[in-house]
This record gives sequence, structure tokens and C-alpha cells, in this order.
Amino acid sequence: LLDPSRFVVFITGATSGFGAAAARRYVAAGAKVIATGRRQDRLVELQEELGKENCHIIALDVRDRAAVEQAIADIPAPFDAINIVLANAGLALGLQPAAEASLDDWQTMIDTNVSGLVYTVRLLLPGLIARGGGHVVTLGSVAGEYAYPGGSVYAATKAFVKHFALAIRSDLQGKNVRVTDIEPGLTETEFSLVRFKGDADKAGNVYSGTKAMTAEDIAESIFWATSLPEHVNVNKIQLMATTQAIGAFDIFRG
Ligand code: NDP
Ligand code: 8X3
Repeated sequence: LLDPSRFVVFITGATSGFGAAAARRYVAAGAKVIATGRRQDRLVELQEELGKENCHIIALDVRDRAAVEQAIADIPAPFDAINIVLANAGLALGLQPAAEASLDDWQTMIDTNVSGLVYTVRLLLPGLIARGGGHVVTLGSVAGEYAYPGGSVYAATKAFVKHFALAIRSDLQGKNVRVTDIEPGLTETEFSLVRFKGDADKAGNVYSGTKAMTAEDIAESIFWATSLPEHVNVNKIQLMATTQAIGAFDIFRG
């Protein structure tokens, strides 16, 4: 396994959920992290917990291409020696049928999950290559593989993530840069609170009476994939809660 004390991990969406859990997992193993997200107060708390020598923070909206570019250019040593990119920031908004869903919600998901992700990866890849290689980890979803009612644009953005991850591997041949798409199912984070726009009851119902996965479960799979020897590339990891399975085709009978 690789020595995690040599990892410098750039994480988008580190203020909550998988990103925060991954920051903790990597620092616990001796790595350095650059934690980013829009909520500055959360970033400050995380940095206080993990230590300034291990955790550099940048308040950043991944939809703002110029801001992503500037943030990357301004990273001080030793945090600028990034060798793992965890392109994790993302969200689902709403669960309405396609003909009723909010176009603004759709636009926000596309801007964040697609545009924000490609800005992050594109802007960090040259540095990874120049430093001799590294690892890009993207956050897809089971929704990118299996369609479900009300999931339209969210699911489509995650299908984009899955195929983008697979596609960039072809361009990275010979560059020693690995790419892994992590594709989780039901995991309790702030994901549903965001999807239902702060409605804690609706969000709670998603996880009540069942046993969802945790952010720590996903962080462990991310850490594992990046710790494998350099000659091993895990293309994707699809995880579901044991309590979750794929449903039957939906047949309308008039
Ligand atoms: P959380 O809502 O807990 O965390 C999402 C993170 O993304 C937050 O840190 C948030 O930070 C950040 N984020 C959202 N929008 C932006 C933005 N415009 N700019 C920068 N950061 C942003 O959800 P999860 O941890 O569960 O989700 C992480 C990823 O995993 C997402 O891509 C999600 O789609 C995916 N996923 C989640 C699953 C689940 O069931 N939980 C399952 C499969 C995939 P802030 O608001 O501070 O900017
Ligand atoms: C999050 C999992 O099933 O809510 O990507 O879309 S799901």
C-alpha cells in the first residue's frame, strides 16, 4: 500500500458529509488536505479540529470557474504538492416529476455536479501530471446507473460523472494518474436536507426505519482506492446500503 503521509488531497465539498469524513480519514492517516466548500464557518471548525499544519482551507464555490482557478493558483506550500483530487462537491435538488421540476434547480445541479466538477479536475490535472502522477476520485452515484422517479437531472449529472471519469482515463495513459468513480447509494449525510431545501422531516424520512451507509463508510472506500499500489486502478466502486436494492421496472396499466 502507498504511504498516506505522502498524500496531499484537494477536496471539494469538505464542509459536510463525504468530503468532511474523507478529510478526517486522510489526516488521521498522516496526509495533508486542502478542504474547500462555500461555508467558511464549517471550514474553520474543520481546520481547528485537524490542525493548520494538516488542513489548509479555501472558501470556494465550484460553480465559479475564475474562483476555482484563482484558489488553485494561490495554494501555499506544502499544500500545493497535490497528488489526490477528490471532486466530491455536489447536490440533488427536488424530487418532482420532470414536467413539474424547477428549471432553476436543474440548472444548479448541472452547474455544480457537471461544470464545477470539470473545472476542478481540468485545472488540477496539469499539476498532478507535472509532479509525476496522482489520483482523481469523482463522486458519482447509483443514480448515474439506475433511474428512479424524480431523479432525472440529478441522475443524468451522475451519469456524466461516471462517463467523464472513465473517459479521462484514456487521456491519462502513461501519465501515472489514476481515476476512480465512487458510486454510493443510500448514505445519511446532509444530502437529503439539501434536496428537500431544509425540510428536516422529509430528509429524516429518507433514512428512518432503515440502516443507511455513513459518510465514514464512503470515506473508507475512497481512502482504500487511493492507497492501493500505483499499478492498480480501481475504475469504480458502487456501494449500496445492505437495506437497499434495485426495484422492478415500472409498468403503467391504463
Ligand atoms: P452533503 O450535502 O453532506 O455535502 C455536500 C458538499 O458539497 C458540502 O460540503 C457542500 O458544501 C458542497 N457543495 C455543494 N454545492 C457546492 C458549491 N456550489 N461549491 C462548493 N461546494 C459545494 O452531501 P454528501 O456528502 O452526501 O454528498 C457528496 C457527494 O456525494 C455529492 O456529489 C453527492 O451528489 C454524492 N452522493 C451522495 C449520496 C448520498 O446518499 N449521500 C449518494 C451518492 C452520491 P457547501 O454547502 O459548504 O458549499
Ligand atoms: C444519492 C443517492 O439514490 O438518493 O446519489 O440518488 S440517491
